[in-house]
Amino acid sequence: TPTGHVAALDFGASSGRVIVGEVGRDVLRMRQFARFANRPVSAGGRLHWNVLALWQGAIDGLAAAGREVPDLMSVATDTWGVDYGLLRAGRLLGNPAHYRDERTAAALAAVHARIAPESMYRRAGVEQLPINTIYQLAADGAEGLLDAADGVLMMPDLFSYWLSGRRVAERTIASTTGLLSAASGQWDPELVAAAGVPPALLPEVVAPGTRLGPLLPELADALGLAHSLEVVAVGAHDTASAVVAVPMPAAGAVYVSCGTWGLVGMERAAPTLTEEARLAGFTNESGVDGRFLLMRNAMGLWLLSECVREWESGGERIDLPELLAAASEVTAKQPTLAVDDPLFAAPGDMPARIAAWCEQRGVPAPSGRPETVRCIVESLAVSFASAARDTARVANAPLTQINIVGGGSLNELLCQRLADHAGVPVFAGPVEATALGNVLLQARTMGLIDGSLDELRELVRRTHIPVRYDPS
Ligand code: ADP
Ligand code: LRH
Repeated sequence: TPTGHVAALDFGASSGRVIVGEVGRDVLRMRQFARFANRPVSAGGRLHWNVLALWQGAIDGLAAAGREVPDLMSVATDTWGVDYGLLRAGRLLGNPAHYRDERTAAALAAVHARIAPESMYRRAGVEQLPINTIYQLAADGAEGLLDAADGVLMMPDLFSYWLSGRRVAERTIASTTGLLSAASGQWDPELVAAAGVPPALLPEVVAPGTRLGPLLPELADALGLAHSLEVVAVGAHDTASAVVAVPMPAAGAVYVSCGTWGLVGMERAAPTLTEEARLAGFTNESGVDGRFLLMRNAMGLWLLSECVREWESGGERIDLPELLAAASEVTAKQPTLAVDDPLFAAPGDMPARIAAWCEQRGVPAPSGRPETVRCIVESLAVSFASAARDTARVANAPLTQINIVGGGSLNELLCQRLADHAGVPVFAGPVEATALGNVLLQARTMGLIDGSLDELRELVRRTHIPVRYDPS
């Protein structure tokens, strides 16, 4: 069968990668051209993304891909949620802030004084986390930053703009802002007003699967590309793209998209905007093909990666698979952390924070590194299992299996303990679900393949067979 090639620029909170997918009716193959760390930078008392380093890593990877894959057709970007850049006259005004910067505390109260949380939820269906764009923009407004701007672009839309020159708001990433109406899929004027955002700052919303136009000619030249590529908007929110490539049955399953975060939920035909869903900590973000992702934004491997970062701060290198193997051998019972405690949200000395959390509750803290890792993995498994049960309850659907994708699907201890705690089989993989979802939607948009989400997932299941873990 004929195949074609498309390039995914996939930026997670811990790393970015450039992956070329070869796609045909029975073919789905991936090749990585670049992988670079995504290291936030603190300056002037604010935590930022290093947006230019990310861009450089992506276009270097794209140039390498273009050299080796001469028939590359298109490129699309996905990133983590909620963050954005402010623009004026087409220029980025400042370095985008990181959602873990703690500047939004006062903004939460200010927004809620203008519109009640219950009412916000009925409109947007989004869980009210302090990281949400609506609060970040309100905080920027309070500092006068919005007065200087004539546009806001979410991170993947910013990269698409730099690729194509087109300024749009792709719908799945726009849904992470808390400013989008769940009913209409358009900016909600009342929410926009409550955030204090001039409506003219917000670009037109486009659906995932929109062709944005050719790569800017000067960029194509600079990258040494022999021919131009089409720039496509896919599910620009990494979670939306990951869900596209979850090899779950057509009847549905609970997915866990597990990287820095653990997104635990189910794909639904309509949003669930009830008080029950709100109080149970569920969000309804937009998915691809008009679906809604009813899910909990839970703590993920951030706890582990921050511990590793701390242990490596003296120059030592940690081998993660080795450390996880040692954690599997730990027999002493470890404390179960409330992983979503705000104490764990900000960067910095995570082992000390875990010890402090235990001390506050009068439970013995993990004694060494393998014990700490065991404690984290067990706590995440407990949290994901309970989120899976809650999802099934709120969705009024049975919990029959869990599909885990992302970096966490490589963590055998986590997968096994999740199966044990949830009491249902866990199917692990693919690890690069986000890039696969990006590639699949691009391939469909460019006419390389066609089919519903179920058919795309069937292709993933055949080409990337998941590993099964049964409850023991
Ligand atoms: P994000 O998209 O948020 O950047 P990823 O999906 O790339 O996150 O997942 C990164 C995480 O995957 C790491 O923090 C690590 O815990 C886990 N991981 C990566 N490789 C392995 C491995 N070989 N074994 C176990 N876990 C791994
Ligand atoms: C995961 C994720 C998640 C949230 C968070 C900010 O990478 O996209 O769905 O939006 O980042």
